[in-house]
Amino acid sequence: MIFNVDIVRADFPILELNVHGYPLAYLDNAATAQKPSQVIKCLQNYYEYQNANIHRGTYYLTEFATELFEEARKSIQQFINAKHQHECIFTRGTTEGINLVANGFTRAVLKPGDEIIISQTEHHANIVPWQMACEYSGASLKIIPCNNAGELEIDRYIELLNPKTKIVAIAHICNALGAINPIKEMITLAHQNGTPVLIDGAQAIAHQSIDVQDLDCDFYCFSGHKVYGPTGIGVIYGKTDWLERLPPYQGGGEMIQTVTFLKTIYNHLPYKFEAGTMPIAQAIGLQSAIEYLQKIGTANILQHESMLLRYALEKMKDEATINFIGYPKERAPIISFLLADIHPHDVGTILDHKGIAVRTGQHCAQPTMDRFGVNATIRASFGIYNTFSEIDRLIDGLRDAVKLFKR
Ligand code: 7TS
Repeated sequence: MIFNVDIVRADFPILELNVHGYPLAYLDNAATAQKPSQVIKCLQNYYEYQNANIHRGTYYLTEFATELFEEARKSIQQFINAKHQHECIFTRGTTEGINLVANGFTRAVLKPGDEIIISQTEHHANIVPWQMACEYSGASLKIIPCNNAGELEIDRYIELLNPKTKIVAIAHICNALGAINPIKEMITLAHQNGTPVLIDGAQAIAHQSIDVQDLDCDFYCFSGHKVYGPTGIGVIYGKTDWLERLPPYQGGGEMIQTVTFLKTIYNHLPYKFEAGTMPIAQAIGLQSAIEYLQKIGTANILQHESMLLRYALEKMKDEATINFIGYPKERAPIISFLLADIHPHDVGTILDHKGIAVRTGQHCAQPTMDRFGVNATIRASFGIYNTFSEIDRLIDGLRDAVKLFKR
């Protein structure tokens, strides 16, 4: 398919909105992506004609809904190139995926004196669950520092790895700075140390083609809503051996084979980790988002987004008032910056009044902010439907903000 951003934009009803009298320029894709009408219609169709609970009963609708749900799992397996369908567990999102693994490690792996490695630039979702794991197991957290560009210091990582390291948990792409971490190399290094690796793919899933077998990661998690799918759904991929070894995360219906008051036998994978009624419509909606992206083509998406990124960086570099926070060589279409000495929230409000949506604040990455000595940044993040003219509007909006505050 030949990529045409206008055709892509026509699939996203929300982009027709006017905000404060201006067409919406949605530049907060790192927080959540907008949904194409294909996904919205898929959800509506499910609730109108396909809704039933799954894996139970013998009637037509329940069997059909079960088939659709398992088809969604299959398409996710193919999307990330997992070896087996049962290695793809549905969750509520990235946060739940990390909690599932951290909780399992706390109960089945970690002992006092063990170590967990994360990095200085993680989202809180990849910090707090590991702090909780340390609190309950007596393990301790070791932090890979980053340099001024926002890149992880791999020499320090190598020094941190040792026989006590029981898991490494790293973001594929840093949400606050946009840095693409060298995870393949980091996974190899961890495996040489006999340590499994969890990759937080919340940002990467929308901007990279993911092959979990090629990466050889032990766990990979992501959220549906950042990849143009619904909220309330995500995936944790895990290698079979690890998923077999970890205990269930939650108890309830579906995750059991038999229950008596004496003993409960857990279900096999993937159901062992899918307690209760799952977000069925959302899983099917996620499949529809994946199919939508596959139709556009990963190569087209990557090319369009890297052109937007290059254009934005070039333009922003010319603005003396812009101070980049982190300037990694390998970067996803995410840019964090400050504008003169204006508070990011004020900049965000001024941009909003011109119809431009960016995120301002800590981006759920307080340690990253601390590393750069700032309280907050302005963050622009691009997706498949963004245009050069929206970037021009962002630059104009920033110039206007400077003028307003220098008056
Ligand atoms: N990890 C990373 C790297 C993220 O960017 C996010 C969400 C999460 C984990 C948590 O994902 P969730 O879907 O479970 O909430 N990041 C952002 C953000 O940058 N702005 O809003 C949410």
